[in-house]
Parts: sequence; structure tokens; C-alpha cells
Amino acid sequence: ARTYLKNALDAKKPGIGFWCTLPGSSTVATVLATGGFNWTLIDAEHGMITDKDYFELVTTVTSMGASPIIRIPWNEEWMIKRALDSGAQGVMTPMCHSAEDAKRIVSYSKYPPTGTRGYGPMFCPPVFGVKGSQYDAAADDKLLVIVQIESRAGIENVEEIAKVPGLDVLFIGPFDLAKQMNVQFGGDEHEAAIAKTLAAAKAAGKTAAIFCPNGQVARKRLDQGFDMVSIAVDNACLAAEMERQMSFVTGT
Ligand code: 3PY
Repeated sequence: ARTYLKNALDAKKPGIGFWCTLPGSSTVATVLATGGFNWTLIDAEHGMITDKDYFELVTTVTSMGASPIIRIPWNEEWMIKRALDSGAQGVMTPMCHSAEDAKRIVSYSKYPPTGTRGYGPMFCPPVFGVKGSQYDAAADDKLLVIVQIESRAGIENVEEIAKVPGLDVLFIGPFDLAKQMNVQFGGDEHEAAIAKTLAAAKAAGKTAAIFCPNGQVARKRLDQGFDMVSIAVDNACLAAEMERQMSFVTGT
């Protein structure tokens, strides 16, 4: 199976990600494919992406040697099903507040008898790199179940969340975390919540991951012990480059 991110994490190599918010990002992902990242987040929570776009994005990202992970708008069973049915290598759900939330999300992501995922992987096997009937077992075993820790309740319950079987990755959303906790971004309480999540993931043998807007922040988080980080967001890359080029012209 084409499980690039899982292979890297299993080999104790970092998961380095590119964040797609634009439906046209399959083109952007192709251009950036030489960048060496091993996962791409397809953002259907806050991005312009909808489930119709999943199929093209997943296929392009996979063909570039990175694992497509879809962030769905909410932790609804049907949303997880639609995301995984595109052949994605993992699903990310926002706002996991408790072990009960995490158990439901795992259940929605695995076929019976382990979970309740509905059956219909018509388009998955070729993208996932397996023969038709091999997909079911490979999916339950190898697809990454990723929950976001980004609320006060999520932090309070993070040790129990981390222990939930079948959950692979605890992914901190630092911006929501600061807002939901009503603490200063980068302040002591914010960093303590981040450190608590990192420690809980490590203690449970799970992947510790965090959104980073750029490589500088990502490097710092890897040095703290995080296993998986993002390094760039498509629309921000375009905006930054536009500003940079404009500065040569306007001199400001
Ligand atoms: C957050 O920081 O809240 C995220 O979910 C990443 O965009």
C-alpha cells in the first residue's frame, strides 16, 4: 500500500506536511512535489474544498508520493465515510473533546466488526495501491485516524484520549486552542497545554503532531519532540510570494 506517512512515522522519521485549502491544489501539489513532504492535508473544514474535490486531490497527492489526509468539517460518521471512500490515507477530525469522541471517530473509520464504517470502497484500491479485496484489511490496519486537540476539554481529557485503541495521531490546532481556552497564543498556559498533549501522546505510544504555519516553527516543534508537523499552507505561500515580488516593484 502507498502509506508514505505511516511508513515514515513507523521508521521514526518526521511527518512533514503541506496544507491545501484550494480546490486547485492538486496542481499546486504537483508543482511542489519535489519539496520532499510526505503528507498533504486536504482541508475541507476551513478550506474551499468540498467532498467532490477529494477524489482528484487524493489521486494527485498520492501520485506525488505524499499521503493525502482529509480534514473534514466535523466528526460526523457520513463525513468520515465520504473522505475515506476517496482513497485518502487518513482522516483528521476537528475538536476532539473526550475519549468518547475519540472512540466514536475510530469506530466510524474502521469496518465491522471493529467499527461501523459503511462499505463501498469503489475508488480506493488503485489509489491506495492494493488489489480490490485487499483494501478492507489494509484500510483498517493502515489508514491514520487523526484527532485534533484544540479545546480546554480536549486538554483536560488528553491522557484518556491518547489511550483510545485505534487512534493514531493527536494533532494540536494551536490557533483554536488559544481561542477556545481564551489564553494568549504562545503564552505560558498555551505552551503548557501543548506540552501536556505532547507528553500524553508519547506516553501512549501515539504520534504527536501540531499545525505549524512555516518551517521555522516546524523545526522548533520537531526539536521539542513532535513527530509530525506542517510547514506551509497553499494560499499563504501564494500571498507571501506575491507580496515579496510586489516589494521589488514598489520598493516597500
Ligand atoms: C488550528 O490551529 O486551530 C488549526 O486547526 C490548524 O489550522
